[in-house]
Amino acid sequence: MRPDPAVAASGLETLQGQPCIRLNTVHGDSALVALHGAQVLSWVAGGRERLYLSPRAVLDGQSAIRGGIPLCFPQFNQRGPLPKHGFARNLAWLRVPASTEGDAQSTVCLALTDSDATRAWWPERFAARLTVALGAGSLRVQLAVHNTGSADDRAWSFTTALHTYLRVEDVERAELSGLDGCARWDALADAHGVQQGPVTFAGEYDRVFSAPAGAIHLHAGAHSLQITQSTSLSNTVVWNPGAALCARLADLPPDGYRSMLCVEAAQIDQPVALAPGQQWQGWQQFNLLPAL
Ligand code: TA6
Repeated sequence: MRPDPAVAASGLETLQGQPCIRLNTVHGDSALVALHGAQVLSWVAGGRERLYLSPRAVLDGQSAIRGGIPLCFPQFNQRGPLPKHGFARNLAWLRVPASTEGDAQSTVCLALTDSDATRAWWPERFAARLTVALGAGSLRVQLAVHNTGSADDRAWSFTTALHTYLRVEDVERAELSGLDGCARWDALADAHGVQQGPVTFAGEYDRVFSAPAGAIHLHAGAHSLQITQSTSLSNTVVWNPGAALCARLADLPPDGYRSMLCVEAAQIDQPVALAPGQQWQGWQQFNLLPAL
């Protein structure tokens, strides 16, 4: 029987002074979503925290928050003239009504539309919605983008990523399967290749893959997960800073890299072009796997 969404209470709370929405399920799973950046900061499922939020993350209502699920929009990394990873993660989003769909027990929807602040970086008219849906042992994050310009405005394009920081016990013992045979670009060596076998980690790692048709599995003991993404997000990015870069990032503790692995659903290689009135959407979903 489907639980009554009204029973699975969702409410407003704060984390280090930042307004957040709490989602709960009747099974004891929960998620915490900051209005700043529409960023998921916590997902507890099966009695464990599944996301990595740095203990040194800066929650000041301006900075990008290190950890959880930052949204890169309308630019991924430095592939364009905007600030790194765009501006969406640096702005406050507004809560708007959400409909509960599919297996979700608790859902929140946040919206960002163009403003003087966004037009100072990017002149385009847009509306973005980020929907976080919590189910029993599952989390889905969906981004929808709408070109709200009028008919005589021009089309514009964007790149994006759901830059998820997954929690692992020790990244050097974690393994990602499902990317075998996928084209990849190594951002560190600026080299193209094809993935052979599972991905493992022994130092800094930063690669953009063609997204696989099937699911990716994170094998990390009790932190194992199945990861899927919409076909509208045609890249998967895997990032871990390793010890040396981690030591240079002020908002990560020196050993923070060991406890995190970014597996990102992204649209990078082919920017999404939207004419006035057009819309696009893409999602990433996580499901618990039994511990190995
Ligand atoms: O998605 C991987 C990446 O683009 C890396 O190159 C690395 O810079 C990472 O994102 C984190 O970026 P940030 O601006 O949040 O420090």
